[in-house]
Amino acid sequence: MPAYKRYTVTSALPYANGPIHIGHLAGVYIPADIYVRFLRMNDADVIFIGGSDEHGVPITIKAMQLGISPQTIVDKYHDMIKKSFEEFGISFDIYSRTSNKIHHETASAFFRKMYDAGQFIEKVSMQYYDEATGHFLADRYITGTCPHCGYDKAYGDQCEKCGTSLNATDLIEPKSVLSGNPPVLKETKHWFLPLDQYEPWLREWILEGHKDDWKTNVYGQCKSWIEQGLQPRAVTRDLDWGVKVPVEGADGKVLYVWFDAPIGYISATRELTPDWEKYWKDPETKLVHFIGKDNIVFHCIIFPCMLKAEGSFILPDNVPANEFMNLENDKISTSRNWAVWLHEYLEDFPGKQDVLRYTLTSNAPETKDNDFTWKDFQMKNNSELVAILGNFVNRTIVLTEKYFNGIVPAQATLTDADKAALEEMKKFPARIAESLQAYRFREALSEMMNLARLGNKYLTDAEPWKKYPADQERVGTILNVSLQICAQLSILAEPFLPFSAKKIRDMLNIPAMKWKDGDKLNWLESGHQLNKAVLLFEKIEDAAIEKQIQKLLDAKKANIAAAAAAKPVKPSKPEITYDDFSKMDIRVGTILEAVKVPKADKLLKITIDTGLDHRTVVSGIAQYFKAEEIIGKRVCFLLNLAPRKLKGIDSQGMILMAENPDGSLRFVTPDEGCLNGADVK
Ligand code: B3M
Ligand code: ZN
Repeated sequence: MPAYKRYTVTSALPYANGPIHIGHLAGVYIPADIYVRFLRMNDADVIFIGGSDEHGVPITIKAMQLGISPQTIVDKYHDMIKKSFEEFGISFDIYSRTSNKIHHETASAFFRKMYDAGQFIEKVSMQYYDEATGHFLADRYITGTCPHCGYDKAYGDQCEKCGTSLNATDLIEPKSVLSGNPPVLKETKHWFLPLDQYEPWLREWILEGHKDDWKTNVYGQCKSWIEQGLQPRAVTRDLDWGVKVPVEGADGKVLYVWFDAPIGYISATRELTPDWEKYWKDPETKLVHFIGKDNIVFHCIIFPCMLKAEGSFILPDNVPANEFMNLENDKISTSRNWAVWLHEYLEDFPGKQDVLRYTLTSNAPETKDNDFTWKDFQMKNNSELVAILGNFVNRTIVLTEKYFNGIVPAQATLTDADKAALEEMKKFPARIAESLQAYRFREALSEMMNLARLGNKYLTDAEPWKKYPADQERVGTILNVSLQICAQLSILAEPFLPFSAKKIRDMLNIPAMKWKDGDKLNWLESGHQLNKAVLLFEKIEDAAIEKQIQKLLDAKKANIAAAAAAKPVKPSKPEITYDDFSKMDIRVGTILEAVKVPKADKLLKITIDTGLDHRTVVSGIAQYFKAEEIIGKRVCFLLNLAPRKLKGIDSQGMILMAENPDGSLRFVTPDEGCLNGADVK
């Protein structure tokens, strides 16, 4: 380590049209930062590139919605995003932006070189056009149904549900985002990258060349795209926001955002150093792109084809894309405000960047989508960071303060337990390095915590507090060994928890160290003066977690209200008499059991404690609720509905549900004081 002469590590350039949230951190920026910090600790020549993606339709749409200029939008969010990254310790060497002059020049020259070499197909074709507003509709200006998965909110360039990359003309029932009207087709000239011509090369480079070293999710997506057959893809657009197409007769046209954005990595490197070429052109440089799964096709297929066509650049060695992080069982969504925004997190949990870094890494969506929940966040803080890592470091330093005035005591004769702890400790750097080099960050983090566990157990078993003051020499040895483990932790925690690693170093009064320093057994000489102990982590109380959960519930309510406002509430039914109503025997009950009815998508078989008996009801709510979620739920139900058979099961009664104007169903939950069998009237 390191086997390469140098490393160029990039992380996806977020669109500067909104703040960033935990999904961004978990999927892309934390793993990239861990990797880079690790490389730096190994004295690797590495640059870590980030920046804002400031072109493209997401920005112009937002600007249009707010009635301000795209530049105003990107200025605001670029600064905000950059600040969030700094606050969370994402240690970019440069955080640039694609509206910079150097980027326009770089992207323009890149296009021009390919154009001059005849690598584009110039084609006049029919594109969707909104007659009401006078715009060509590409990418996110147009939505419709995905021809692959049937999702009805697919964009003109990509379906976010199944991930397929689309052309606007593939959409079923397309609609203009600008006017809501169905678009018409109109002639326009564009330049296409003939991806189909690169297919044999892509097969060789990816399908054969990276079969074993690319992650299965990444390799699998590439394989399915290549096997579906690649089509020429337009790399220019009829828009006025972006990098102008540097060709005669291309007025009113800009480069497609996915053509210019990845070139942003190169522009940022040029901005960073005059010596930029070695990071992009020397085959001994390892290029790694950290991205989310929705960006795989662009980084594994389209950008590499561009790099290859241009001719002077290296190709990515790896693209360790992650899957998505969900939030409390629901997809993170900016438009629905279903997210934990980084700037808001820091307002509520000041100084707790590492707690979030820890939670997001230990639960990183490396092989499948994962879920962030506030309860899990609290548990990871209280039972892992506080109870294991914090507890061990704190006890060690406080005891050294108490018994030895904060001066590292000498190691006397080592017992077998001391030797075993030190020997075991020595194995961690190599073990963690192996995981990190294979992009297995969760595993690496859990190994780091295993060292803290080892220290904690060692100290607990050794019980120095029972030996003081009778056997000070032994107490000194135990604390010496524990302090060596603390020093090792300050090294190994640095990539994951940089703020806490620094706190440990400050307490130990030692400088930042290299990874290889972890091979030493005795870092701290006896007689070395420590600094005062500070708490590494503190307990997070229930109230703080409930506040966050409430925030999400409020967002959900606001969404329901917004959806309801968008859809009219149903008008009243015809009048009835009290006698009509009183025929219905509505009761309060509790769901005791619930299971899915086999071969029926919508049905759950539910057992209810009615206060009178336990009875079975078949309910058509399986699309809205999972069986296991509703067990224990209090409900209102119609007791005297004539029984009927559904899928061969006798259903005796009906659970009352409220249907929102948007069609979603919710339970009508009785007040806590209601007993089973209570009569609703
Ligand atoms: N801005 C998409 C995204 O934020 C895009 C990434 C560009 S990476 C060159 O998901
Ligand atoms: Zn789809």
